[in-house]
Amino acid sequence: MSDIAWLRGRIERREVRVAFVGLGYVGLPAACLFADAGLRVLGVDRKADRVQAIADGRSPIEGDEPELGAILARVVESGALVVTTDTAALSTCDVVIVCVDTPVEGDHVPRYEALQAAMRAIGAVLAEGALVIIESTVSPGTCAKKVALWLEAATGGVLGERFHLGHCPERVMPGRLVANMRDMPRVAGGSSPEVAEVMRLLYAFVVRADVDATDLTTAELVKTGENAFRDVQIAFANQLARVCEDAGADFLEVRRLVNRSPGRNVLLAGAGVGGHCIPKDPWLLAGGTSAELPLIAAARAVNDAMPAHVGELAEQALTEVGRALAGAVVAVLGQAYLEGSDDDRNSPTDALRAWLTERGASVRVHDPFVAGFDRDLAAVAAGADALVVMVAHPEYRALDLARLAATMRTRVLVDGRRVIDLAAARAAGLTTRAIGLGRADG
Ligand code: SAJ
Repeated sequence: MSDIAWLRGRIERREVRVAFVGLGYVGLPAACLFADAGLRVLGVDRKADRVQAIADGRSPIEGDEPELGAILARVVESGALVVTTDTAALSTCDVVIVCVDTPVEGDHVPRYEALQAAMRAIGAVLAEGALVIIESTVSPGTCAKKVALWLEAATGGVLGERFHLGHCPERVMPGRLVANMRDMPRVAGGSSPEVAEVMRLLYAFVVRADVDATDLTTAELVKTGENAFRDVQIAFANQLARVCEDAGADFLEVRRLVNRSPGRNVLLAGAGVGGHCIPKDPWLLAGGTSAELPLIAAARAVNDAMPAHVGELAEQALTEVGRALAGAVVAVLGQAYLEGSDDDRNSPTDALRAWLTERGASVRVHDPFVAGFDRDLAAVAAGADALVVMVAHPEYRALDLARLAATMRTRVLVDGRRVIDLAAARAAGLTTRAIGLGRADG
């Protein structure tokens, strides 16, 4: 077992040379923050245009990311962060942190091609005794049973002697990339307890919250487990909401009273679950076992069915006002997956749009945060038959309902996030439906 004490010394003396492979929404902010903490950082990405933008002092990450642009310009200007497409430069680094995509496709099987390619490139040039840390989210067992073997094959050496391995799963959130990296607690999984401790020392340069030491597999289980747990929690809220609708009750009131009980925390029912983490990580968790995990699959199915349920509510209300869904014009408010965000990866609105279009409706989508959808809201609503709120953006909490209703052909409103004053909507002449809200008349 090669001693990793040498790395501890270099970290303590701030001489450690850190590399980040993959300069996306995980790797780039991390590289900038480590460089801004005074370390010499090498950034490697295969996309030449991304590398050039960073070398020019510009962030290639879209959307509003507080502090990131200024930090990036500062560390590039000072030379603390150097970026390249050439993986050969990794040979000069003591620590190589890997932040590449680990997508899950339609078959729910994790795809590790990018990760394996990175291991091949890194292993070919990795310095003797260096530490490789995976920040990408992977299924439990991947680091110990796959990544370690890929690196042994590429280096010709053995884990613990030729190189060391860590897993420090990212906890980023678009719109809060820098803040989360500083203030969210992290888990440092090491191929040995000594490696985990060295990781804690390293991440202390950037992370102001706790960094908990553990082993590789536990770290993988923490990340995938925490997001699978959230998915199941949201699915429960969505199921309870369906019961409330049929029972003639209001989910929000039921939730409020349940959550008054100590230790209860029913989350919010809504129009669906999108984003880069929650839809994917439950399948990564499931990838860690050959056992069937019906709860994980069921939660995913429940949450993925919510956009269609919103569509059904719209169809019910349109029918009530004598308008068939086929030929109706539906104005959907919100393209992003989350309020206040411009990120529309796995957006529930995409699923709703498909559901409506398949049934002959014409769909318009508005979103003040997402490029291409930030049109004039009044123009999007004018002549429409139904408004459907899919995202709890601040703008949608303060709609001038009377003004919008006056320009609509038929007047239906469906609230998929429970952010609309439905009494005001009805007073404006709108026929309403809402997730989790039963109807007095059943
Ligand atoms: N959603 C609901 N009901 C809820 C909460 C969320 O329908 O009660 C929906 C949202 O509308 C969105 C999706 O789920 O479409 C995901 O929302 P999210 O709040 O979980 O936001 P994410 O996807 O950015 O989740 C991230 C995760 N953080 C990391 O992976 C580091 C997640 O673990 C965090 O719990 C979450 O942020 C957070 O709490 O902010």
